[in-house]
Amino acid sequence: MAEFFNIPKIPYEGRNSQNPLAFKFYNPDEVIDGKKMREHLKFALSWWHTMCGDGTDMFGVGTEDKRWGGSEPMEIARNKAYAAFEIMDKLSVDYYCFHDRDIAPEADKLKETNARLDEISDLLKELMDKSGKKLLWGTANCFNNPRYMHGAGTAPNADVFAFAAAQIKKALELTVKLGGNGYVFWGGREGYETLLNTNLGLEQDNMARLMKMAVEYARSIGFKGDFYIEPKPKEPTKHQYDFDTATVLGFLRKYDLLNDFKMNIEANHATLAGHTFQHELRVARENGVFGSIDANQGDMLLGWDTDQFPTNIYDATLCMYEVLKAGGFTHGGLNFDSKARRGSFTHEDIFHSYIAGMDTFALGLRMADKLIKDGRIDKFVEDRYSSWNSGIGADIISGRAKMEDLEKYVLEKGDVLSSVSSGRQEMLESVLNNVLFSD
Ligand code: XLS
Ligand code: NI
Ligand code: NI
Repeated sequence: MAEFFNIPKIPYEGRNSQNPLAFKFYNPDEVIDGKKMREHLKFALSWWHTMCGDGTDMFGVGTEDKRWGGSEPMEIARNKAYAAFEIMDKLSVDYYCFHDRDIAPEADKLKETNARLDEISDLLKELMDKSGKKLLWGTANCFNNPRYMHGAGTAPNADVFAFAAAQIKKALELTVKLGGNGYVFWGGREGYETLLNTNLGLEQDNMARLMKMAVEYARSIGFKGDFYIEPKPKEPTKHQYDFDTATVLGFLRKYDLLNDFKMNIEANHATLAGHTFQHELRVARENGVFGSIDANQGDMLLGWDTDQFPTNIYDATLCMYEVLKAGGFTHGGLNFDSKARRGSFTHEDIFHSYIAGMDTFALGLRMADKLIKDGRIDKFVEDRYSSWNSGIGADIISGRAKMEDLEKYVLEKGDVLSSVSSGRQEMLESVLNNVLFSD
């Protein structure tokens, strides 16, 4: 197969390099805290943005040719696969993710669509065997086709629900065939525009029914990995059901799905929900549902999912801090659900974008490791809660202290203001800067 990119394999040249086609921070086989960087980070290429997205937006047509030299749809699909493996090889990206419709175009009839998926997944398998690249997760695109205009699992119409189930069944088979250890539910159009036409209760019950069916079927064909829900508060619908991690947790608990599901946290979705990226990761970690990450960043001034390649070192550091504190990824990884700006329209820009994103997270990992080893922030938090380790605090935690005991305790004390200490936010922010910028 001829090469698609006249670009060499991207080397690691270290932080002082000025070569735009070199990593400054990502050194895949370098060991940090007992593990190789590539194993800590588990970078994944997103098929949809990287191989398919051509820059089309609401105001204009595509700016980048993503036909990869092909002329008919299946030839383009095959070429996408070859080009993707060249990108992964040259960038030392070990994983990829896809929606069913990214890898093979939908045909008029489901049977033909599935035959196309069989053909392309055979090719993917062959390329994976040759290269050692892996599938991080698979998913089904149940939002593009007009049949899903009112939702898929939450559609008001049972035929549409049935179609979505059939599509997800096939996507699960593909995921298992390609050895994927994750399956994502991002609720594309699972939400509503107005409650005037919506049975919210039935729609959510049905979504849970679809998820239970998916778990049952996937386990029956040997899927051992994790299911993920990817929270997002809005877009495309005005109100997406999977608003944020806390909302999804309530859903998983209500429908008894916690054994099989974890979160796929996307940075830009967190900020759309009015949270920081770290907040979403922390809520997931503290509730035992930290799973995988869609790494991108939004624009502070824009209220939609801009899916930019991440370059914010503070966010990446605090993200990797949560990942390290969670004990690292098990089945999950860091998928770049990110795309180059419409004006960055050349194939070379794909490489610059991934280098920017990967170096940002590689530096974030290095800084998070430094932050944890530095210990000042963790120590501060530990001390801040030390009153829970003994005395009245320990009595509350153990359940020994009742309300009457607490009343007696404070009546004796008179007041407790003298027990309160400063939160030292500004000092801690300086510590963070100190860790980031000292040698
Ligand atoms: C869209 C989502 C989507 C999921 C996969 O906003 O981020 O790309 O990650 O369906
Ligand atoms: Ni995403
Ligand atoms: Ni998104």
